[in-house]
Amino acid sequence: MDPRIYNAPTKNTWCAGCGDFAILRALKLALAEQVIAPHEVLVVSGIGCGSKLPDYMNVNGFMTIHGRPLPVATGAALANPELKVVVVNGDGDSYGIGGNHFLHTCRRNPNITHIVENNQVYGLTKGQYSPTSDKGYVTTTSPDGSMEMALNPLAVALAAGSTFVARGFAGDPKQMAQLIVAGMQHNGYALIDVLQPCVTFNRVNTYDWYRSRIYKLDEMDETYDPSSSEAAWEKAHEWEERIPTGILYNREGIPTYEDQVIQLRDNSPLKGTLSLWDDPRPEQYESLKEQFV
Ligand SMILES: Cc1ncc(C[n+]2csc(CCOP(=O)(O)OP(=O)(O)O)c2C)c(N)n1
Ligand SMILES: [Mg+2]
Repeated sequence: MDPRIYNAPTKNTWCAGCGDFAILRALKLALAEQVIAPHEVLVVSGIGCGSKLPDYMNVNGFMTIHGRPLPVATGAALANPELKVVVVNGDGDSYGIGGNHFLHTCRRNPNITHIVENNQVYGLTKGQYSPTSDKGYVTTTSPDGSMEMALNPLAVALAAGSTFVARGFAGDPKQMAQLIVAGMQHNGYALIDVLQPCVTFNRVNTYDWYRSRIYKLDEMDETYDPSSSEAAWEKAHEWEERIPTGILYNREGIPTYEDQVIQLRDNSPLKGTLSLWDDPRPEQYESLKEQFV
């Protein structure tokens, strides 16, 4: 499929050189490769520079409030299990204000692909430190350097029960597209944390900073086994000098949240008779309650 089918006419307001352009491109490439029509996909975001992404795509989009895209996406996946549900949001949105939802989505395992635009900073609000900012990182809200140790999202995801954990880099949209395809093919929650340089507010973690440190797991070690949680745990802790990209962990065969909701087994809400709007009688509510509650 031609990825241009996902192009939207909206004027893009990201800064020139922003890593979010590569994430947008990678997502379009990944959808095109899987021949997914625009109406078959829902992209859910929060608030932030990166969260503007659904506006720039010709797909179903839902910009939620700050930190809340995961629960909204879980609801959409439950309501229509046939929909391909992708969440795209920033590090602040995912791991800061949305940190609680992140933890519980990992252990719930809904069929959602979660792409985090991790620029290690709050971009939209002009560069305050975020949960993934390295210790000592200087911003207007951390003038003497951040005093907090950085959150390690990959290790947190593994510890919370995530069944797919990967890392991409905004300087490599082709590898990122492959990671998105793998995440979407995975049955369950897939986290893809993307190292995404913010060219305006993060002058430390630049394209060059990442390029001099990252390596591709599968190229470096052909024997790397992503089904091993021990191997993934070890790789998730590599940072500073060497940073692995690729699929750190992929465990299939764990039931998704949707698989376990008995009301959904042979009765998708989408296919049910929701004639409530045409015929709002009390019996209609009762029948819905019987089916789904
Ligand atoms: C409830 C709430 N709190 C705070 C804000 C202000 N706010 C908007 S975006 C943002 C952080 C954005 O950072 P991130 O999620 O990393 O996205 P980026 O802009 O870096 O892509 C904040 C704090 C808000 N919109 N809503
Ligand atoms: Mg950010």
